[in-house]
Amino acid sequence: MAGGQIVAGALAPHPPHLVYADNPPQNEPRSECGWEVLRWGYERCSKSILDLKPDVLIVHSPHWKTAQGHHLLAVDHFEGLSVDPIFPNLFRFNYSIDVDVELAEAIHGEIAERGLVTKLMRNPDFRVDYGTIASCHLMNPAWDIPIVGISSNQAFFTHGDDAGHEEMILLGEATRAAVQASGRRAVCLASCSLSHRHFTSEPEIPEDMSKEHVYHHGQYLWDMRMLGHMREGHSRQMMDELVDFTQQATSETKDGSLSWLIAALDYPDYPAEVHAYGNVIGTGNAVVEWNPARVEA
Ligand code: 2X7
Ligand code: FE2
Repeated sequence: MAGGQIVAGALAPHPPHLVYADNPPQNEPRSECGWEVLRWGYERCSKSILDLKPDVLIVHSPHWKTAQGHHLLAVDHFEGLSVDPIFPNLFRFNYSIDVDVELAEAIHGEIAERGLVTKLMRNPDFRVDYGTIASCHLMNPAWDIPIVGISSNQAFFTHGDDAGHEEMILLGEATRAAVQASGRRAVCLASCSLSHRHFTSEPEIPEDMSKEHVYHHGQYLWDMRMLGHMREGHSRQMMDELVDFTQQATSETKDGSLSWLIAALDYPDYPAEVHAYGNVIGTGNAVVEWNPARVEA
């Protein structure tokens, strides 16, 4: 089958706080409210993405960390309880996830062809990480579209930021090639925050929004610079600056999700839609959509 396409991509951050604040039935803790700008931005992005009727969501998560190579979920169905190790008070999520194993295998093949280490996760009892779950849930709360989950290989940490960035570009190219050969209409989700300096103590009421704010003006300015490039369709300039941004904004992009996404989308030169920007325990988070159909409309 040929003629597949990545029909859209999104920066889809995973703070568990956003799931907690939404009170879905799958999550055990209950909240009063919180982080509305980000949650309502996610709702707008989700509607636009789901209108495209994708066959599959492909998500790259900073919280599935693999020391050796790029791993892919490759069991038809995963079920279990995923608990955030830092915020077990906010995220205890009962998940039920369908996986597009055929596409996972195809991406695995393309990664190997590029000389990178890769492995299929075949353990049916594997506990899926909260980054994968939070981004997929916020983008598609009905969970009625299969996913492919990709781990974050620690190349930035072990080989340096430039080498890590280059490796994630290869991973993005591999993903695009596999989707094109598969005939699928795919959406790629980079599950990461932007600037990532965060508070060290939690307010007594986690959703007390009088306590939420930018942590550091310099990091906020970096976030605005990157969002400016996205809004202007300057993704090549953004990629050129991504390693500096990662270092100076102590960004979660160090896990590679954004480098992967932009390469998978083949460096879009049309404007991205920034649906929301906001802070979660001080970190900078943006919900951003790259959707060529939206630009043409
Ligand atoms: O994993 C996260 C994150 N990336 C940002 C904010 C808050 C919590 O968890
Ligand atoms: Fe995170």
